[in-house]
Parts: sequence; structure tokens; C-alpha cells
Amino acid sequence: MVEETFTAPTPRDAFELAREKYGVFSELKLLRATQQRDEDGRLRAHIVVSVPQEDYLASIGIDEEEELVGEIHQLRDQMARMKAAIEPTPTQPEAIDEIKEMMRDKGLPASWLDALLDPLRGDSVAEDKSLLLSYVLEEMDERLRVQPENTQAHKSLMLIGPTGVGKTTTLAKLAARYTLDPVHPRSVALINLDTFRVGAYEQMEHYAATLGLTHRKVDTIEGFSVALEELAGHDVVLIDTAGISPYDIGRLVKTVEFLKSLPERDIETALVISATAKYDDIEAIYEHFSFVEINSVILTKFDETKRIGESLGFVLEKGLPVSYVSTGQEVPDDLEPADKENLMIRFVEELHV
Ligand SMILES: Nc1nc2c(ncn2[C@@H]2O[C@H](COP(=O)(O)OP(=O)(O)OP(=O)(O)O)[C@@H](O)[C@H]2O)c(=O)[nH]1
Ligand SMILES: [Mg+2]
Repeated sequence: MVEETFTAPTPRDAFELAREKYGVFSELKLLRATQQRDEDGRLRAHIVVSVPQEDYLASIGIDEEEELVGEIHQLRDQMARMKAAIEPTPTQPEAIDEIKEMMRDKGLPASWLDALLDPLRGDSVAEDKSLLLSYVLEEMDERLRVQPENTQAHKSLMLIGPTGVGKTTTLAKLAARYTLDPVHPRSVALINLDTFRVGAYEQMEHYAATLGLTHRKVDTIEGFSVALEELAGHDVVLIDTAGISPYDIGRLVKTVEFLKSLPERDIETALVISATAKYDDIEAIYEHFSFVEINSVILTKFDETKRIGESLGFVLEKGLPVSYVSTGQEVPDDLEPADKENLMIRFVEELHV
């Protein structure tokens, strides 16, 4: 109900005005009536009647539905204001989290970043993105290990790793590098332990023939021992192995048997990893070879990725030194001894991609 006032010379006239306005069917109730003289001394009656809301709205040209919609809008606005007052205003993500996300995006492992950056929370440096970025890069630079190339070492080096990462190609590049070293050319021999893949021996035979190198195909542990004995007079013996997929336990067991069969011999092992691989996959491979002592990591396919952070993150986290980096398919040109500065420059360049 809505209260409305009508004014006329007498209360009866005033009520008549109400009746005229609302008609006889509207349920009007007289609430109050007063009589006063106006400025001219005439008597004026004021009556207040209660009018049903729908009749009142109709009299001013609003139908009930419109009114309801109006009310709903009002309520919605009110609720939005209340919600805004209750909800905390979203805070800016912390600089630490932004840097972590950026570095994770570039492939660095989350656990390594957490361990490095979380202790800084609350510190004023944690608010400064460029400071944090330099801190991460400095730490990477400090922890990244490379194995300097020893051009005079007398050694046996075995390459192990997953299928197709470039073990045989890298072996050929290394063979050429050692053989053709202008200062200390060394005599190199090759051993192929890959008895699994069709064409593996022919692939090595091709490289050996090109470089004029002695090579041996070995199927058994005894044969391995004999081959090493026979080739002991060479400065460097490079040993190729079958690529091992994380699901091929048979090949893994055989490769490990070869390695463990000669405990008295000093065979260096290099794990060959493609820089195109994802961190989790690299870690799975590493776990696979966990019972082999890995002396260094050779990173291949640097030319095929813009995200070397995955493989750098892996060597950082495991504390493994990188010995060589392969940058293409060309034998022998596309191989470089690992250089910390070059690795860091490449990583920093990728931050802008
Ligand atoms: N783009 C690029 N390709 C490479 C690189 N290293 C090797 N490859 C190519 O990768 C392919 C596989 O190379 P392989 O040397 O046969 O690899 P593998 O690890 O011996 O393979 P399996 O013996 O089958 O396990 C070949 O086509 C190589 O030319 C590299 O650094 N960059
Ligand atoms: Mg191979």
C-alpha cells in the first residue's frame, strides 16, 4: 500500500478527488484527515488515503513488471557493492613468483628454483624483478659445471643414452676431432656394442673408413674385454652403445653388463642427452642409468631448440659437468667443447624469445 494525500475544501470533496482518480473499484482506505485555513483564510481539508501499490504505480504510468525489474537491478548493484567491500582486492603477484614462472617457462626445474628463491621471501630483494633475475643467472653460472677438454688424455670413453639422440654421430665427431687435432693428433679406435639396431655397425664402419680408423664390433662381454686389450695401444678408444628407450630393460641390462664387466679398466662414460628433450623425460633417462657412474653429459641437437633450459636445468640439478655440445648433423664440424660462458649467453638469449 502507498499513502497519498488529497486536498479540497472539505474532507468529502478530498475523498471524491481520490475516488475520481482511482475509481470505485480501487480499495482506498482513509488513514487521516485534517482541516486547516490557508493563507487566504479559506478552510482546506487534507486527507491521507492508502492506495493499493499496483493502482498507485498504474496511476503514475509504471506497471508492476517494470518496477520489479528496476528493483532487481537495484539489488544487483547493491550486492556487487557489498561483494567488492568484502572481497580483498587482488594483490599483485610477488616478483619472486613472476621470476619463477618465467624461468620454469624456459625449462628450469621448479624444485631448483624453489630451493633457490623461496629463502628470499620477505627480503626486500624479493620485490625487485631485475635483481632476482640476475641472482638466478649468477647462481646458474656458479653451479653450472663443464668438463674441460683434455687433448692429451689417454682414455676410453663410452657414450650411453636414449635412442636417436646422436650418440654415433657424436662419436664420429669426437673421433675426427681427436684424430685431426692440429697440436696433439691422437690415435683413435672405435668399438661398437650396438648389437641391436640394424645398420648400427655399418654406420660406424662408414665413419671409421672415412677417417681410416680401426674399429671392432663386439657382441659379448668376453669379446669386449679382448677388443679393449687389442686396442690398448691407441690413445683414445671410443665406445658406441645401443640407444636405450626407458621401456627397453633388455638393452639397458646388456649395456650395464658391458660396463660393469671391466671394473679394473677405467672407462669414462658420457650420457648423451638431446637438448630438445623435456626435463621430466631427461630425468627418467637419468634414473634409468642410475647404476652407471656418469662422468659427463654431452648435449646434442642444440640447433633444434630454443629452450636449452630443460637440459641445463638437468645438469644443474644433478651437478653433472657438460663435456661437449653438438650443434648440428655435420661431422666433424658441429661439435664444440662445452663452454660455460657460451652456455649462459645462449640461455640468456633465449630469455628474450
Ligand atoms: N639437428 C641435429 N641432428 C643431429 C645432431 N646430432 C645427431 N643428429 C642427427 O640425429 C640422428 C640420429 O643420430 P645417431 O647418431 O644415429 O643417433 P644415435 O643416438 O646413435 O641413435 P641410436 O643408435 O639409434 O640410438 C641423425 O640423423 C643425426 O644426423 C645435432 O646435434 N643436431
Ligand atoms: Mg647409434
